[in-house]
Amino acid sequence: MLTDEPFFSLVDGASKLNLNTATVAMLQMLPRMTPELAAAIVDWKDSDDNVTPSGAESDTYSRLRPPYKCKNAPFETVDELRLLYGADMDVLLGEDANRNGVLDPNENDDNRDGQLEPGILDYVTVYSREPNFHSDGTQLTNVNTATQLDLQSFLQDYGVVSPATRAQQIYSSVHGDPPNIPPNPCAGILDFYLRCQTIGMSKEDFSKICNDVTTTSGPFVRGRVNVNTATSAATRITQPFEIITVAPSELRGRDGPGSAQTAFRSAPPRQARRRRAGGRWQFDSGEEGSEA
Ligand SMILES: [Ca+2]
Ligand SMILES: [Ca+2]
Ligand SMILES: [Ca+2]
Ligand SMILES: [Ca+2]
Repeated sequence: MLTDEPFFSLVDGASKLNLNTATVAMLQMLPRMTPELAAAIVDWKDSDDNVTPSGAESDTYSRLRPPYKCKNAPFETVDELRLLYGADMDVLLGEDANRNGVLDPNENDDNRDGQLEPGILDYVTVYSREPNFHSDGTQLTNVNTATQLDLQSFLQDYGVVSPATRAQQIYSSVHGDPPNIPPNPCAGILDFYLRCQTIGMSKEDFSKICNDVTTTSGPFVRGRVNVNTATSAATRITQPFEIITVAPSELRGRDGPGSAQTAFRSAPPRQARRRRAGGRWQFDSGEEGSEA
């Protein structure tokens, strides 16, 4: 919905890209993002002092006046972006210099379309996360750590066709065949899905298990983007990467004034609807997010 009048509403935190989990490639797909800032974001949060190509570590920041150090730790707020090398107001704020969600008469309509194009502050978060367990507190099945026998009984319980064969194939894919084929843990659910596809598991079978598996330990999965609430820009970013969730993980507008304003573009992206309609991701809405 587009309007000239400011209004406030809740915005799904998982509709945004999480600065602490995003890669350079993902960041570079944000509107107005420069290769230098995308690399500087990764260097800001990574613990090392190795400069990502085009990026910036403490060497760069120590030459500024006044000098300061690269954080080398996760972002605690999106406003830390203002400290980053290469972060100018044009990139951060876009056409919305005062961050009120409206294209005001004194603001530049850079592309002269009469619409507001916000900067990257509107597309990013540091908070998105979802529970890595069932609503009753029980564990999901971690496909990276489960034994072959555990996998087999899991697949059997969920009615997957040929559970023994599938368990053996998944186990081999994750654990390799040392010493010749090294272990190769699944990087995320999308990676796991692609492997299941490769071994010939049907979409129907995958849909039976997808809400009950994980690829990480720890209580939360961070940084997934909700394709049902993401803006069209964020959905473009999700395409080639591991960012799939469906239910809102955290309905909180904690990313500053821009959060409430993203409601100006809150219509579900056409792409996300197609993806669901096509049945590629058979996630049931409300499962994990209701636990947040
Ligand atoms: Ca680095
Ligand atoms: Ca660093
Ligand atoms: Ca404005
Ligand atoms: Ca515009």
